[in-house]
Amino acid sequence: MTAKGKGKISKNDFKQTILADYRLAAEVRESGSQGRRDVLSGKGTFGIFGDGKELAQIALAKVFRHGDFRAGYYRDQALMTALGQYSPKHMFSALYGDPELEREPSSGSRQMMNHFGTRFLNHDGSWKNLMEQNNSTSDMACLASQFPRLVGLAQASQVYRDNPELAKSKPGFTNGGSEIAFATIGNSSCAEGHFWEAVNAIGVLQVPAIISIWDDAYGISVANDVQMTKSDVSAVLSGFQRNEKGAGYEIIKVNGWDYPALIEVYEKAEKLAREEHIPSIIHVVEMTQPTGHSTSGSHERYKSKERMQWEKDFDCNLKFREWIVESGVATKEEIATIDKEVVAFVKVQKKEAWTEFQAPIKEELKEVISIFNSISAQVNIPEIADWIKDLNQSAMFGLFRRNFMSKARMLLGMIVNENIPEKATLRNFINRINSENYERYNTKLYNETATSALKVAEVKPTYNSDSEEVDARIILRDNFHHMFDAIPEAMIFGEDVGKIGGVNQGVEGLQDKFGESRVADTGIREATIIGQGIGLSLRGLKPIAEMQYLDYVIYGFQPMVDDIASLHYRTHGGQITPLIIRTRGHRLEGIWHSGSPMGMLLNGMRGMYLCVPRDMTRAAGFYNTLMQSNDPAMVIECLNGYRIKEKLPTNIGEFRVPLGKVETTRDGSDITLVSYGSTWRVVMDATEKLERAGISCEVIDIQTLVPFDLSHDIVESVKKTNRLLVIDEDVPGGGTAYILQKIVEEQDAYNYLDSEPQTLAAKAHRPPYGADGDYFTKPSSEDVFEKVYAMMHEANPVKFPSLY
Ligand SMILES: Cc1ncc(C[n+]2csc(CCOP(=O)(O)OP(=O)(O)O)c2C)c(N)n1
Repeated sequence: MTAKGKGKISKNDFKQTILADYRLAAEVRESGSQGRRDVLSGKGTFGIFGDGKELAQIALAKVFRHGDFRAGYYRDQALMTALGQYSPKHMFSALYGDPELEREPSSGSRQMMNHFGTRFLNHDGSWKNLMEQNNSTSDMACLASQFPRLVGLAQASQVYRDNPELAKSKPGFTNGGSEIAFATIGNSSCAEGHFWEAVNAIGVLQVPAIISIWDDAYGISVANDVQMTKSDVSAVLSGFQRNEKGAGYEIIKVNGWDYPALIEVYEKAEKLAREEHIPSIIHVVEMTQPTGHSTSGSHERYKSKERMQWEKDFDCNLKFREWIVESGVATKEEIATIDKEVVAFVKVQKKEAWTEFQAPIKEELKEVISIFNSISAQVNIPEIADWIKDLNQSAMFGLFRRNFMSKARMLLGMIVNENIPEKATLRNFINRINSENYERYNTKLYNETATSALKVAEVKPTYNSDSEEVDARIILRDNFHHMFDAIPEAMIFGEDVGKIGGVNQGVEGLQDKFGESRVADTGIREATIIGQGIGLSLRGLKPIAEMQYLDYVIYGFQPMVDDIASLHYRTHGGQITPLIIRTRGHRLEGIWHSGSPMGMLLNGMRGMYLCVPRDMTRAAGFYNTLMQSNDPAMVIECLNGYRIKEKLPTNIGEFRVPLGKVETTRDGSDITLVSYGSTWRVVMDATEKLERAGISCEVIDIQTLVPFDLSHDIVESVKKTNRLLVIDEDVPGGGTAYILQKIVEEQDAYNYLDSEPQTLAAKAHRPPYGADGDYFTKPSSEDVFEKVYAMMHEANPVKFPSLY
């Protein structure tokens, strides 16, 4: 056996290494068992632990080097501890929900316990040197959701190895492309589509991933015979084995209790991945789950007596202990001493975590009780005495801020008419606690540092008298060529993006010029195209992941919603994905090429930006802006806009369209029409006809739905027209409901309206095929005319008599 990168070691070092591994396994086990008791006693609300999986994770950690990346899940407690990023104390802080980052660095307790993640960003939003640390991308509770991003994490090593110049210029992100992406997953989660999609993509790409499957035969209560064909994931995976017929994976099956075999397996997989970029799948079987899935139920309900006994006999820590003694590494007594020390150590760690968690809350309690007492001395509120008693009692077992805040806020309501100075003291206390907890729980959905897209200054497109009118796709194409010249980290990939230059020729010639590693075709696998973008962007590259059509984004939506959109928030600003998702949508032909599901996107994507340019000049401008930032965003090009003529700007590649800035594209005085994307042209067309009917319309193009009109320009228009109509081609109550909420509620337009604010959307069903299918489903110029006319008729029936 060798120690990581050090060659042969002495007998004593060997013994110390083994005993340190044993101690770590025992600590993880013991902290799980003490943590479980804490949940039963109410100190924590939910516990999920790493017991039964310790040994394989310790073996894995031995080949994990600084600069490597982990995409794993909640079972990896031993792995994270062995990597030096976790401890029993961290586990208890997370179990209690301690919101302070210094004690719960994965997420400041925004996540459940044992959902791990390391910090990639400094407080100012700049990147840390990721090659000097062990990197763990932030876990999610959604099973198999770590797999889409695994593809990009592993692919980045290939990109860097294929581009030595680029690699040299990014020392904080790569060490010549030798980094491995390690994934872990439970056996049952392997039944998810994401797993298979990612396994296939990695097999095709041949990138350095090592996938470990922790197989304890169950997924909560459901056994492998229900989860997997032949009850055996590696049997099913065997077609991915590399052989004389082609490249693939090294697939290895190993028992989770067999320490020497595990060490050997990981050493082999590491060598293949690091030196040759050959991926491996390590199916670790005969694992156990000694205390059941989580604290929410007992495994006696679904495991047979025989299985329970087998799990006792084949417990990996027990087998490790037996192996240590039988092979003469240490005596039973030495092991017993370690066991005893571990129990005491974990107790101390637990106590420290609890005390540090409770201390600031108890200080606040003291303060509020003193305010309660002084109010009670002046106003007769008999409940106060009981509250104080209850709160003091809670403080002995475990106190949450909500315990006293609910009382304090109720009390403010009760004394609102009292003229006592303590009312202000109470109000100040409530405001202060609310604002401190806003910082703890409600910030960092978006990046607010200097790397934010909102900090990128506008550069207007410029034209001269020679500027020619071209098919709009040329503007995109020329802009991408310029961008790829200027930004060596820029990459674009998706279905038909490489060889033919995209289905609408927006990246024509790009692959020929910049090569297959930067401009690439992918398989038809939307979730992992998005995941590829996530992984690459976490490793210092600037990917544009293309979804061929907006209607198929739904396949890639899960990683967008769960991973990208929540990442900056859930890591408390510790990680971010500078990823652009490019797609095209709105109206063209038929049910799946005309969609505009903006409500769905808006509801799922808070945490990302959403740009909806009305033409390709603006689309190009958004790409240029976003490329300068660290923020994730989606840009939806108008599917029917590529052949429309637009003037070619003279500063192609240089102009930047700001996010959150609306554009008034027509001045008017009777009504404000708010729209975006493809519908904008329909609206503009209708306004000509409305002008002839004596109605003057102001038209505003929203441009970015998120962020939405940051300077509140729309309400300024409503102040002038006193009427508002929002038009798009989503379902009724979809995107338009969001827009109305922004304008009426957030911008306070309600105060300036003389007519009911209205919306005009498409029908609730999908758009049918053909010109008439479109006409009778999506808002037409006539629909806009009639809607506006009806609003004016209601205001002035004499001037605007009824049309029908
Ligand atoms: C997508 C998704 N579906 C369901 C769940 C609920 N759930 C949490 S853990 C779990 C079982 C997972 O089993 P396995 O993959 O074998 O991992 P283990 O917990 O046994 O290590 C289930 C169904 C979830 N978290 N995510």
